[in-house]
This record gives sequence, C-alpha cells and structure tokens, in this order.
Amino acid sequence: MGFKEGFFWGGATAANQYEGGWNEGGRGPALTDFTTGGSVKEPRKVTWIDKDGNAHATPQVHFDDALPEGGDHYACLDDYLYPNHEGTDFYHHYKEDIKLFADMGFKMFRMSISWSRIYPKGIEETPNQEGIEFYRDVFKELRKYNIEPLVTIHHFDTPIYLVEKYGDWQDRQYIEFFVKYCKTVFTEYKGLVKYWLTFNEINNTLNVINMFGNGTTNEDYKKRLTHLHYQFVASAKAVKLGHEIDPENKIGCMLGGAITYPHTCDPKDVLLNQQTMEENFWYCGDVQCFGAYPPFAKRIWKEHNIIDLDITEEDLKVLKEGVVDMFTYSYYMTNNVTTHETEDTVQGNFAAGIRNPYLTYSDWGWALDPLGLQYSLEKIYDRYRIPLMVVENGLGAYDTVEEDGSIHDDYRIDYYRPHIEAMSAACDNGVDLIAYTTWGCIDLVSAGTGEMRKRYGFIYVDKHDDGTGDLSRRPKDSFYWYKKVIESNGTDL
Ligand code: P53
Repeated sequence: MGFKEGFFWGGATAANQYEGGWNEGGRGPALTDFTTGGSVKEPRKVTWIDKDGNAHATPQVHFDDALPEGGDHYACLDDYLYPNHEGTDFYHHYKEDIKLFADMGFKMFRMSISWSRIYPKGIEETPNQEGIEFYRDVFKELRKYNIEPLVTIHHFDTPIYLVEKYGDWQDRQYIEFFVKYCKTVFTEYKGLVKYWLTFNEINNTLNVINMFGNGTTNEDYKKRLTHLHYQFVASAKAVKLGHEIDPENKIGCMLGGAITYPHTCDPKDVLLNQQTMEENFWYCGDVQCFGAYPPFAKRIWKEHNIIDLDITEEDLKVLKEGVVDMFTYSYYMTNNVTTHETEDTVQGNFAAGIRNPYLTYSDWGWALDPLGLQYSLEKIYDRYRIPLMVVENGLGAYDTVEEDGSIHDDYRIDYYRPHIEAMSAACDNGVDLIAYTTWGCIDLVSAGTGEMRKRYGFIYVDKHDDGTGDLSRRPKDSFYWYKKVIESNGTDL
C-alpha cells in the first residue's frame, strides 16, 4: 500500500521568487517586482509614485494589490531592495539546477511561467519570442531527465501594466488577456508540458483578509469576490481551451491549504469553523471542481451585503464547461478559530492568532501539523473524488553553513518524515494522491516576508537578505535523504 507506482515525487518553485532575470530577455515588469524585502516584524512594502510625483512605500496587503488610491504608477525606489528581481537566478542557472533535481531523482518539477515574460504588458498582439524560447529550453531540459513539468500559469505576478490600468482583477478584460496568454503557452508547449495549474492559491484572496484583515469593509469583500469571479471564469476558459488544444492536458486548480479547526468543542466553534472553511477554501474548490457556485455562496454574499456581483449567464455556462481534472493545494499548517476569548496567541507571518496547545510552531510561527495533512487530504478527496496533488509543503528555517560547506538540516528531515507518513496513511485510506512537490526545493525568496533566510531548500543557494551572495548551489543533508525517499517510493524515511 502507500504511494502508488509512478507517484510523482518532486519539488516546487515560482517564477517571481526564483527565476530572476526580471529585466532581461524582453520581459516586462510584474507586480512582484515592486515588492520590497521585509521580515515578520517589518512587512514587505509595495512602492509607487503619486500623481504629484511623490514616492510612497505601503505595506503589502495581498499579492494582487491594486495601485493605491492617488497613485500614478509603481516604481522601484533607491532606498529599498527588491529581492524578486534576481530571485535565486534560475534564469541563468536552470541547467545546473535541473541536473541537481535529476540527481535527487525528481519525477516532477513545479515551476511557473512569468506572464510578463510572454506578454510584457499583457496586452500585446504577439508574444515575446525570447520568453517563449526560454521556457521551451527549460522544458526540454526537464524532459531530458524524464522530469515531468507541472506548470503554474499565474503565481502572484500579474503584469504591472494591467495592474496600473485595470486594478486588482477589477475589469472583465482580464479574462481575455489571461486566456490569450494561456492559448499561447498551451500551443507553444504542446507535447512538452501536460500538467498545468491555472491560479496559484486562488483562495488567498479571501483567506488572507478573513484570517488577518481586521476591519475589512463590505466594499473590500466585493472587490475580492469580483477578482475571484473573473479568475474563476478565466480559469474555466483556460481549462476548456487547454483540453481542445491537447486532449492529453491535465489541468488543475490550486488552493492555499487554509485548513482550520474549531478551537473548542462548543458547537458554536464547530459551526464557525465550518463556515470559515466554506469561505476560505470550499468556495473556490467547489466552483472549480463542480463547475458552479455552492449553495452557501448566497450566505457569504448576504453576510457581506453584496447584491450585484458581475456574474452573467454566459459566465455560469463557462464555469460548467471548465471543470478541472485534478485538485491541488499547498499545505503548511492549520489554524484554529473560536467564538471565545483567548489569550494564548502566536505571532508569525500569515499565522493566525490562536495557539493550538497540541502543536509546536516553526520559527515563523507556523503550526507544525502533519496529521492535518492526512485530515485535509481525506476531507478533500471525500468531497471531489478526483486525483489530488500536494504541490507545496515544507519548512521555512534558518540554515547554517559549516566550515566545510556542509549544511546539517536534520530539522527539515524531521519535518518531512511525518508529513510523508501522513500522505501514505491517506493513500491507504483510499485517497487518489498522485504527486508531492515540496516547496522551495531549492532556496528562493519568501513570498510572505521577502526574506532569503527563511529557507526551504534541499539545495542551498548563496544569496542573502542584504542582496549579497555568489548564487552558488550546494546540497544540504536533506538532499541525500529526499533522494532515498524517492528511490524507495516513500518507504525509506
Ligand atoms: P513563504 C501564506 C500562507 C500560506 C501559503 O510562503 C503562502 C503564504 C504566502 O506567504 O504562500 C505559499 O514564502 C505560496 C508560495 C510561498 C509559500 O506558500 O511566505 O504559494 O509562493 O512561497 C511559502 O514562506
């Protein structure tokens, strides 16, 4: 039992945090290029210029922030570092990196395409050929080692031109721009890429404000729900088109694993948790897996006083026709919710307040909860009955390079072991799990804090928060351990 034969073991990355080469090869700037470095205490900022030419830096609220009111355009300012510009430079190291992934025995590699490398502004008639060729080379390199690419089409990095002109997915035209981009990549990479994900952590839009956005107004909710609706329609159209272009294509949704527990057995907490999961997780999953808004959507709209979301009859038809082939999600932690007062809290990046007394926490305040992975896999499979992938999971931690260059990251191995056991148990319980790609299999920039020192990799990259480092790569102890895990199909842990 355990993992089935042909299970896709691998690792995951995203262009905005890993690729670099932000102003090379004809690439246009994306929103993530204007986000500064930060930390848990100092949130990342987005930097922009107002109509009078004054510079501003405002804390980032969401990965699809629109240009703040009064803003004229986004700009990089001299006083800040922008770690995503270089990432950890996959752009110039992809051959070396893919070779290292192959050494570990990867069967699958998750990466994202930078939209603005294909369409620099998002609106052009024809794509940027140099960008097209870059990814073609990458996919060929992966194929050389029989590594199956798993490609995220949108991972936080909307072209800045679109953000400045059309806001945070507040315009219907986004759908057509996105679908054109999808058509290009499906056509160009036909035969090279078979597994696709449309929007990374699509539910973050709601999840992030519900868990951490105190005082969010109904107007704000309406923006988020509009943003989501346009993304649902764009994603469904992409799924349909992807199947037409190549019937071999398998296209999945991707959700942030916003899994919550009731903090007490008070039925009020149990019900609150159910409604929280509906809003933060199932709302997005149901639309993409069932092809229609769930019954509880009406409650959510009513609670936020939303009466006239821009949903057309044609949209509803599109959603039905664009049901995904597989469900994928990221899993890092669980959070608790309660109707009761509680003093026992954790402070972290994107970690909600209440401390779960049965769990321990990472250095960034994320609850370590391997059984929550089994629990969520079984819950999700029970609901959707389609193949599942865990496309992100991992431990952000401080690593120390010893004098001889070795990195003894046994804490990372200790993190992975029970998570893999939990997945294996879920498989034994009938879950059709087909892939596991660990987050940041090679060190990259943290999305939440913009730090380098929050490392996830099996491979260390010499790059630091102050922007220094020679970008050299070296395996950590976990590299050899994961190789063994893959070789034994998840039995030698
Ligand atoms: P970092 C918050 C909570 C859960 C997942 O996150 C999240 C975030 C955003 O920080 O994002 C996903 O880098 C995301 C990746 C991200 C990864 O989790 O903050 O898909 O881009 O890097 C880990 O430690």
